[in-house]
Amino acid sequence: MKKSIIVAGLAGLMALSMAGCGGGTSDGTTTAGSGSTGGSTSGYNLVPKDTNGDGVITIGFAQVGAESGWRTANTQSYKDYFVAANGFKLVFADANQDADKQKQDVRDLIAQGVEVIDLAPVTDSGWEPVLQEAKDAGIPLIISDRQLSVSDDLYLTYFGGNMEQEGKTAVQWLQDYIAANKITDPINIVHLQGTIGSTAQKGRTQALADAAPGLGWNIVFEQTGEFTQAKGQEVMESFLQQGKDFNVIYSENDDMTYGAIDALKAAGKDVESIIIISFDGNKSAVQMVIDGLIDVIAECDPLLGPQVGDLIKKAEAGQTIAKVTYSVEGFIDSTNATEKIKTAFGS
Ligand code: GYE
Repeated sequence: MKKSIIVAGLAGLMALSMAGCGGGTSDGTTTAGSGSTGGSTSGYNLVPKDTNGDGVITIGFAQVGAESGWRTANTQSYKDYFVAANGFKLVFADANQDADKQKQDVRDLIAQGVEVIDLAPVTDSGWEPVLQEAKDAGIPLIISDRQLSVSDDLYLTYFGGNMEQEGKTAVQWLQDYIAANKITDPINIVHLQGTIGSTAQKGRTQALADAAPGLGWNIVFEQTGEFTQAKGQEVMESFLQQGKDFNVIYSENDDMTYGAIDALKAAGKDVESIIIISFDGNKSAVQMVIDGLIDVIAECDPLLGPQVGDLIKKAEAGQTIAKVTYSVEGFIDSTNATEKIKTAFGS
């Protein structure tokens, strides 16, 4: 039973994940909880303000959709934090995972004259004109959750996960697991991808794509499950029908992992014999680590509302804030799941 197998390299992994957690870096990035606000908002001088004098800052939140447990927790953290008692009013726009609709959502927020925009982009392309329009309208814009590679002078700050680092954490965990358990079988990976073109998918995919060839790992199947449970199940079912060998599932979020596990169970597979790697860290997924169904989760923090609010308040007060701030994230496996479940988000 695989859960009794040693999970090795933990110390090394801890060191690796800690290296990504805490302290400013020379490129103007920092990590939450470090207390550091190094870096600068180079070339961008808009700051959030109560421009209409109604006593609150109106924040327009262009949200991705409602595709996952992570997303539900993320939305809730904004709704809970951005209230009058904290000096804010929230205008919420749901893109329903539609990248084109989301561009219109941001344009609508600009037209409504919100005082700051928070954009969690569905996908990463075609944003420059929209960001420029916000800037021209004098509305500061924050990117959260999914980073964009756009010019620094188009946004105030980015706050959210470091998706490629999350992928690297997962890859390193698998490498250590294989070594510790002296696994000599070929490593055949089923790769369930998130929404294609989202930076969450791109970063997590990149880490696996970079590592697999050099480590001799085969990716036997790769398809998007669009970050949803239903699609994760459907895609896993279609793979299982091909009857190919596999011993690892690398699933880019917990919801697709739930779907994949349902498909495995329905096909009569021994779920515990498969190494299952997931991302996020919903409470139910952490319980599945405890139960021996999921082997590791690369964490991703959805509770961004208060942390974004803190950055807005600092910027409003004239403090320099980092151009990029990454959430603190590590991993959850059998060594720490009983501890981690106590503070896990969602249900
Ligand atoms: O991992 C997934 C969600 O962008 C980090 O989007 C987010 C991802 C998260 O649908 O569950």
